[in-house]
Amino acid sequence: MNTDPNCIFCKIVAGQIPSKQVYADDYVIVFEDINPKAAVHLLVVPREHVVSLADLTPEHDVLIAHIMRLLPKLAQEQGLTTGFRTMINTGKGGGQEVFHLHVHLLGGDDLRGIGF
Ligand code: DGP
Repeated sequence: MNTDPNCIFCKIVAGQIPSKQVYADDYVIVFEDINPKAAVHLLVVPREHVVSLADLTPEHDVLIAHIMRLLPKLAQEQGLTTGFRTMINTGKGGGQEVFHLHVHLLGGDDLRGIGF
């Protein structure tokens, strides 16, 4: 599995940097964003180092399907009964700050009309 020793999310995956982890399986770990934008703000992070959405290959198809199916389950576990927001920032111009693919899962507040 591809990892980058200089990547902060790889270090969190490896347990070298602490995080408030809420879920983990063979494909991903999920932890609280350090700078939450909503009452619930989780990051779904593949264990494998993939730089961004733009770097996915067909080899990642199972991983991506897994993440998409996991997101509503996490939202349910977090009690986000009225809905939730998912977000992927891609590249500098897309607002990506950590260059290890991750999906933001936000909710717990009414996000109607709120842009990030
Ligand atoms: P993005 O802009 O999509 O790359 O979002 C990166 C997010 O990662 C941002 O909301 C803050 C969060 N983040 C950055 N460093 C850390 C960290 O060390 N721990 C945690 N829990 N979150 C982090």
